[in-house]
Amino acid sequence: MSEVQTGKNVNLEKVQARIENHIDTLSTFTATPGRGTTRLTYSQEDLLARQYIKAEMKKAGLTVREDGLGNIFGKLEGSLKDSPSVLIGSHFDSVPNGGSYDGPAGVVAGLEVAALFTEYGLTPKYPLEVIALIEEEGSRFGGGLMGSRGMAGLLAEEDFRALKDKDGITTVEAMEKIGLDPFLPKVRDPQTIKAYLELHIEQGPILEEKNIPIGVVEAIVGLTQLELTVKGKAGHAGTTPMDRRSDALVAAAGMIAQFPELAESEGAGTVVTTGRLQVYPNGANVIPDQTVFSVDIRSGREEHVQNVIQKVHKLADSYFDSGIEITVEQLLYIQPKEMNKEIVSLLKDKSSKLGFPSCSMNSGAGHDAMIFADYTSTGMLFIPSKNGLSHCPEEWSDSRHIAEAVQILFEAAIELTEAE
Ligand code: HGY
Ligand code: MN
Ligand code: MN
Repeated sequence: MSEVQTGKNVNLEKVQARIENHIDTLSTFTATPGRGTTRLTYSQEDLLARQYIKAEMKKAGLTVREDGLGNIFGKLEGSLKDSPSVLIGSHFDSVPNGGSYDGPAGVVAGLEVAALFTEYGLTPKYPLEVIALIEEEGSRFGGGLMGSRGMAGLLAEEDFRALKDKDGITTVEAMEKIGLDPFLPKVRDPQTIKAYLELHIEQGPILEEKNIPIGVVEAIVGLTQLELTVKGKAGHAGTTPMDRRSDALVAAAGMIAQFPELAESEGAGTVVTTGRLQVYPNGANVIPDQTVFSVDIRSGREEHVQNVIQKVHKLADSYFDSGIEITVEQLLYIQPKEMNKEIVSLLKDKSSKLGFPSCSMNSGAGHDAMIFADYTSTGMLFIPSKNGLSHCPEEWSDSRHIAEAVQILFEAAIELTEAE
């Protein structure tokens, strides 16, 4: 394969081989080997991935630290003292039985950009920082985007400490179990960040269908996560007549069954999903007295998200007189976010100069970039997802596309850090 002539003639094949090794290694840190990636925050699998990422940061000549949330930073000091950094990275936690690329593709891209800086002996004026963020998925402690929200000061200390996983283990207990220090600073002054760049897999079918290797993200949909708790009355499955039941699971199922129609009627690409449902006491011959389920709402326009939230509340209230009580908790509410226009055009410009076809697109998935967008100049690149699949073991992306995205980020980072 010829070396693509650019500002720096990067050997893409060498980068691609290193990327494959990073992705393959990280994918072994899973609680469900053979059934996708399950890497929950502050788990043993997190610890193994964390140790690997930190070791690779050190190999790339970076100074490594972790903050009070467990986010990992690898810094290449700049020549301009105490100046703001250009951050490149993504998250390294996963959904249950997820894929190998959602998150790690972006962390690995950051590692590779730093490795190229070192390889070409580049000294940035503004520091370059590779970042690996925790709990973007919210799979262990709920909500999501925890690493970036914590950095941005959107997660109060007492709320952070109150978070528990499904076994009642708190964030602090889980952190200390893998040797992290929850007392380190969490909030990062936005003045210390010049820009945030993130490579992510598209997690949808558009780039593959268009046969375009690079997507330049212009906006990210608004994202809301609700948690509904349905309280009914436990009872014997055999002796309780049907007309004397307050069945918490039937009530939940009745609500959930209405969500597809509710999303359709809202239109504008609005989507509503229940991905998590817990039934108590979860016995086959016991009428459930409590269910807890998630409602994930997304739309490109905020008013549609607001409408759906109202409709869910109305639905919940409609069960009141049947001995069922439903409470709605809002775990996360993030408005649709625009990426920084200068960064968008910089990424487009570098893609075309490198000869990589690209197209503009919006993201239907949520990302840490949504949080950084309010705090610094933020941009995202997408690469194609095979068959548009993600959040499942079949998730796959071409390491060649990751390498091309690395080259774009490398050129963009040289410009943003004013490296020489
Ligand atoms: O849910 C999302 O959109 C992202 O994968 N956390
Ligand atoms: Mn992700
Ligand atoms: Mn994800």
